[in-house]
Amino acid sequence: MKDLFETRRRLVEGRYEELVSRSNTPLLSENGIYTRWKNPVILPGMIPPTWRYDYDPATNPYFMERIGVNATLNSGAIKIGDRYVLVVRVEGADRKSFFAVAESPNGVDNFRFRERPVTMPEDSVPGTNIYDMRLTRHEDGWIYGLFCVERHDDSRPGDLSAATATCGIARTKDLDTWERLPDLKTGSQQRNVVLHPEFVDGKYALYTRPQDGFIDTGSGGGIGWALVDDITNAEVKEEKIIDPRYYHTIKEVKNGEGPHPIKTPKGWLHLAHGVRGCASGLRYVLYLYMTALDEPWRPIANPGGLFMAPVGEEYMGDVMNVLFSNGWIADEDGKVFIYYASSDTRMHVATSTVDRLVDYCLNTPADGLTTGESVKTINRLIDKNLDYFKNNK
Ligand code: M1P
Repeated sequence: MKDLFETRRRLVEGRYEELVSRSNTPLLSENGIYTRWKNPVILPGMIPPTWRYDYDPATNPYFMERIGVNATLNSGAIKIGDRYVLVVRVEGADRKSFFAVAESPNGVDNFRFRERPVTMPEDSVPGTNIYDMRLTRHEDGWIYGLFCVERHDDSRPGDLSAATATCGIARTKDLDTWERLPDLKTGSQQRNVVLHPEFVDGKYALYTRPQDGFIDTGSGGGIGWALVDDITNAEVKEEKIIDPRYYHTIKEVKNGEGPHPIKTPKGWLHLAHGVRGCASGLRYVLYLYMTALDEPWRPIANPGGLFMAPVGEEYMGDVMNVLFSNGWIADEDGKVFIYYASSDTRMHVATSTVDRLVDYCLNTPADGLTTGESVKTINRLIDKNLDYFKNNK
């Protein structure tokens, strides 16, 4: 029995070490806008074995897994010193999500989790499930984590699937110890709420996503904007939609802000997800947009269509046909690390630069909203190219 225990222990630890220490390689970028990297950066197998296995041969003679991990997905991202840090949503086999911090020296591989997952203090009304943290290093000196808190909807006692989504707020200096602030007060349910990194008119500014129900956004028209006087007792009194949903677009059913926008000389650069329905269910893709530097709520660029959609193995997983991002890091030299989850199962990275992403936003034609307009847009490009060829023989 001791032999079996040792053999399995070595096997499990060997596989874990292989995953956390393998190097990653960039793939060919056909569109020139961003580069995908070959290996996922976080997988369930990278959760430390001490979180999953009982190491005592007396109580676990077969060295079997005691606590399973189902998925490692939607991660917040931040640079701390020279470390690329993700606050990963880890979903256990029991369907409960929690946060865990993983760090890499280069942003593309060798991510290792800290010794323990995050113990997040509860709000006055405890949540059932928490997930999808957006990290913001705010100019007030704190690092904030805003995340979704799910609770059973007790106004529908007979319905076991009835739930509510609320924005949880916590702050930290080190990602280990968190101060929980009261949940955001709003007139509707909320998911995908993101804190803007700067004060606006002396107030905290939020990107919101009002929704009628836990899944359906209903009358919630898209990504909203709201100012909040006091983050320690945050309440949305007024909210306006700055990036609306639209019929027959990639964001027909719903959309949501990704991580907080990156400040660039030409405006705030935003990453978001858009959702549409199709025969195989909901399809989640990523898109970009920009807002004005002095008025972060005012759109200045809306490149049409999707920026990234699932490819290859990204299509498959717990919830198929989903790309979701709530974390990116812009280095001082302009390099951007886009961390995205595929099909609610694993984390990947794609790299680009601020210049390329801004160029993409400012020069990709907007969605004309009809087939006729799309064809006109293509013809305008063909005309431009033919003129160019004629004048540059
Ligand atoms: O399953 C896809 C995603 O569904 C939800 O996204 P949204 O808030 O836009 O409805 C979230 O539950 C998200 O975590 C999940 O990845």
